[in-house]
Amino acid sequence: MEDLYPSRKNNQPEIMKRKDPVIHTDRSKDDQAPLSKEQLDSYERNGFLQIENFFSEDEVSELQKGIFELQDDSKDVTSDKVIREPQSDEIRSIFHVHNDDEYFKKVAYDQRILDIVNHLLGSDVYIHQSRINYKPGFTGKEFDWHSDFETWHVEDGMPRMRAVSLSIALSDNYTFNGPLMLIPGSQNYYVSCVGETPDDNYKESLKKQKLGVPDQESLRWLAEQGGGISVPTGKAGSITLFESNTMHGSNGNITPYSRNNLFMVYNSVENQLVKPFSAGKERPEFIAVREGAPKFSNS
Ligand code: 6CS
Ligand code: FE
Repeated sequence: MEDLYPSRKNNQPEIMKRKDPVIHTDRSKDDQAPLSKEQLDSYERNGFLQIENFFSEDEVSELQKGIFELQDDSKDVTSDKVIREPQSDEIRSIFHVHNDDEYFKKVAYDQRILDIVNHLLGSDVYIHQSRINYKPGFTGKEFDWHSDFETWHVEDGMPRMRAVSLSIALSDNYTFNGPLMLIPGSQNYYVSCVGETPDDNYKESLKKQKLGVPDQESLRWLAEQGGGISVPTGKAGSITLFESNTMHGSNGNITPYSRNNLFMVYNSVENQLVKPFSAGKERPEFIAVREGAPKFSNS
C-alpha cells in the first residue's frame, strides 16, 4: 500500500499537507450530528473539541473508583500492559482496559460517545487503543510533543488519518497540573520525522517518547500557524476529542494535584491496520488492536 505519510524514512524533517478530511461525514449532514454546528466547526478548525460535564458527578465517582482500584490491583503486577515511570516504579499507564475490564468496556462503548465518533469518522468504528494515564501530583512526568497518527502510521500501519482520540478527564484539569496541550490547526499538517524505529521501540517510547517527536523548527512553525497553544481546563467528567494527527503533549506535574484520564482511540473500520509503514514487526495487540475488535455503528 502506498505510504501517503512517510516518516522516519529520511534524514530531514518535512512538513506536509494533510490528505484526509478532518470530519469524515459530509458537512451537508450536520443536522444529523450529535454535535452542534459550532462544535463541528471548532473540531474541524482546531483539531480538537472539549465538552464539559459530559459525565455526571456520579459517573465520575464511579470512574475514579474504577481507575484507582485497577491501579491498586496492578501495583505488583509485571505485565507489558502496565507502564511505569522511567525513573521509578510508579504506574504511568495501564493499556487495553476496554478489553480486559468489564466496567471500562461498558464505558468505551457508551452510546453517547459512539454516536459522536461514528459521525466524525463517517463509518462504523472500533477501538484501536485504550489506556488509563496516571499523572500523580509532585512526581508525574511529561509527554513530549507528538502526533499520535505518526506513531500509529509508522509503527502500527494505520493507513489514513481517520481516527479520533477521546480523553475523559478524571481529575480537575488546571493549567498547572500537567494537562493536555494542543496546537490548534496542527491536524492539517503532518510532520515527517527523522530517526529509524528500533525493534520493540514501544518498551521505551511508552515511558518516554523519542522517535516521532518533531524537530523544534517544525513545532515552532506549527504553533505560529495555530496562533499558540491551547490548554482545555475544566472539571473531572469533561471530555476532549482530538483528531489523530493533532500535535499534543503535556508537562510534568510538580503540583499536589494529580491529573488522571481515561483515554480511548476510535478508528474507522475502513482504516484498519496494515503492515507498519516504517518499522519492523507489528506492535502487540494491547497497544494496537488488529484482531477481533467488535464494530459499532449508529445505524
Ligand atoms: O505509542 C502510542 O501509541 C502512543 N503513545 C505515545 C507515547 N506516543 C504516541 C501515541 O500517543
Ligand atoms: Fe498522544
